[in-house]
Amino acid sequence: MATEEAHCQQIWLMTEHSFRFTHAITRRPPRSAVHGLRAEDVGNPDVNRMTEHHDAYVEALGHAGVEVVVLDALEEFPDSLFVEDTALCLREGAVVLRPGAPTRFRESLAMEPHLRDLYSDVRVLSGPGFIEGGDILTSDSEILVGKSARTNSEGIHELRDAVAGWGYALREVTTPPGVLHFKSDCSLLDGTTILSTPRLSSSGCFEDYTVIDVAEGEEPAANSIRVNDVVFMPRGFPVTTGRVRDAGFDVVELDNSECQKIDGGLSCLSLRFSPS
Ligand code: CIR
Repeated sequence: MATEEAHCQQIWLMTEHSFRFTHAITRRPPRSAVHGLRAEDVGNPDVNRMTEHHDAYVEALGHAGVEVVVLDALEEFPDSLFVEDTALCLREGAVVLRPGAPTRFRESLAMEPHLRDLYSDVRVLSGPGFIEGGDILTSDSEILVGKSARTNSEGIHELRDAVAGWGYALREVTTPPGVLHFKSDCSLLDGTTILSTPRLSSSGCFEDYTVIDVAEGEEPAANSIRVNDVVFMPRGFPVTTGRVRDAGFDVVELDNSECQKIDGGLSCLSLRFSPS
């Protein structure tokens, strides 16, 4: 890499580390995804369509400049395509989490060796708390963790201990009642801008950020992801997509209808990171 290019990459890794990524890990959807956990039954996902959407997602990550590891499907774990819940990946190292859903607990153990391939420092939470990656939002200045039905105070405390020494402030916040994960309702658009549902932003947890609210009736659009220069948003939420574009972001819309049937958003489908 040319010296100047390397220098620029170094600078953005230092200042925009919450949305500048060199690597991602994804896992292919299993046929068993029809048994995926869900709060409300709106019909089973079509796994063939889900796989097509997943292929497009991986391709979009590649176009955004990310090197993508695509892991084989794990049939014994219907929700294992939602790799985000298994780990927290920071520049300094990765933390293997403890999913609060009993059927998902062992997914994080299956992720551990793949993290060790890419990181020299991998820390494994030993419990007894629970914490899922969908409840963790990392900005340039802090790690926010939403307490939820899947993430408890003990889990948050254990994560705080695990990342102590890496220089992050960690703040415990609350996921709205009835919402699966904190990030079901919000996403980071840049180091200081958050896309959020009004029910979450009205709690005041983003008072140090610029907030763009999702439109009423378009709540699933809150789970979007900033990847390098673009924002991936789920297709079908035109008012919110328009708001994000009007704010100056370059939006890539992706189909996510099948994952949505089992409460999965775009963020859940990858671990994104730049190991230092
Ligand atoms: C679950 O209930 O665990 C899955 N069906 C959906 C997980 C979505 N993950 C995420 O929001 N990070």
